Amino acid sequence: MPLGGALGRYTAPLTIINDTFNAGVFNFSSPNYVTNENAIRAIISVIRTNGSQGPVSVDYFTSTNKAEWARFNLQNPATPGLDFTVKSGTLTFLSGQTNRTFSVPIINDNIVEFDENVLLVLTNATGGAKLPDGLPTSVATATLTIIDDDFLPGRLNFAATNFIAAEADGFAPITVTRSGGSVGAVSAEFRRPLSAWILSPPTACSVGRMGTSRRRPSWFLC
Ligand SMILES: [Ca+2]
Ligand SMILES: [Ca+2]
Ligand SMILES: [Ca+2]
Repeated sequence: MPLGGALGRYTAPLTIINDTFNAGVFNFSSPNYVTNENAIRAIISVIRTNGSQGPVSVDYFTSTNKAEWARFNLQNPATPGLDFTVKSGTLTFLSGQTNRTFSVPIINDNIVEFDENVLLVLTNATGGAKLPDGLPTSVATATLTIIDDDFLPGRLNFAATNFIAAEADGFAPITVTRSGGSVGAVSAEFRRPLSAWILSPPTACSVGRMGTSRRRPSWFLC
């Protein structure tokens, strides 16, 4: 009984959501995935939260739609068919299953470039499951970043514009430098110009190849 007052609304419903009986909500396990360009394929994980009751499914695809790329602010988009293979499909989850994966094939090119991004999309949930925006037909997105592995091999230059040697030395050491990058082995041919051959007789190493490798910083092959 109320004491010194009066009851107005004296009942209120209490709703307890039992997620045991919810079909769940799909999303990517991460907003961004990262793969190396030489990884062959990237594995993408899709999770089901807020319930796992009943068999459900969700569609996934790699977007090739430029308007979609712009809408989701995709930076430096990877080119379908050149940087990755277009992929789409349906992931089916059994009752109680909360995690499934799909793969995106990565194409390894030889182009030195910035890291590139793929837009990943989930939509069309079935079996009572939903996407994070609340509808089965809502979309969830994530990006896959492809890390370029084609670093600049560098440039070979003579270390000086002029080399001076004394006649008595017998030979003249010529230094070649490598700049702008140092990944992998590189080489270049070297030769004395024809005029130099006429002015002074060729030595034992006037024509050949020069280069660098990880084991030998610089080498000459005559
Ligand atoms: Ca590429
Ligand atoms: Ca590459
Ligand atoms: Ca590349």
